[in-house]
Amino acid sequence: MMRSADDVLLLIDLQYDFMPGGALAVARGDEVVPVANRLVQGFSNVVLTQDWHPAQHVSFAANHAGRAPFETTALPYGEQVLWPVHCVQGTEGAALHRDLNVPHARAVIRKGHHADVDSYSAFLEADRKTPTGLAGYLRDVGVKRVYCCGLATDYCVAWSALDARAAGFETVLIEDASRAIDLNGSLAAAWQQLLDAGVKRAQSAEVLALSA
Ligand code: VGL
Ligand code: ZN
Repeated sequence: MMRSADDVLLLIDLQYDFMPGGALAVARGDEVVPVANRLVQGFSNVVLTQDWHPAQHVSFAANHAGRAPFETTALPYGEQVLWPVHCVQGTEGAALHRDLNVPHARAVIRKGHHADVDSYSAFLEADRKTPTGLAGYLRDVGVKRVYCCGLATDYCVAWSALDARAAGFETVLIEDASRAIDLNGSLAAAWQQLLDAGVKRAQSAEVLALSA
């Protein structure tokens, strides 16, 4: 049975650069692909995201003389982690995992395309002002509840879930359909913020049982 049209499954950044061997590899990131393939079968509304940066993107350490990946820098909108070059528009690393089986996905949101602003969130860029259009799209099609999962739990999935909640959607993060980068305690900090904001934590088996 399908879940109601009130529900959307948001699959975040299931791209090669976040998979083992990728430019910004998330440990065991590939394990979420088969879980996602099971989850999508229960949802008529599925939206995918792709991290989608120009080569000169401000989040790349290589674009800051003398700086190394995983250091931070101060930008006009706040502190920015400097990442290895990843998910450059049109490259293999930016492509979705080929084993992802979701032909019925309705929309793909590409984020991080402004050279001077990062966007972990699928809803709002890191300046916290520029919308991607996803909240409007979801409201227009009647969505009330957002299920988030993918890569990485503590960055793009967490920020997306927090913004989904802030936009007024009931929000659930599917823990075992996500994997974390966990930089300097970022995973524990993210869960604290998520639970404080009212985002629910679920496992894929519970979500699947409800759509069975
Ligand atoms: C992500 C860091 C930089 C993510 C994207 O998908 O979690 N993390 N860009
Ligand atoms: Zn990125």
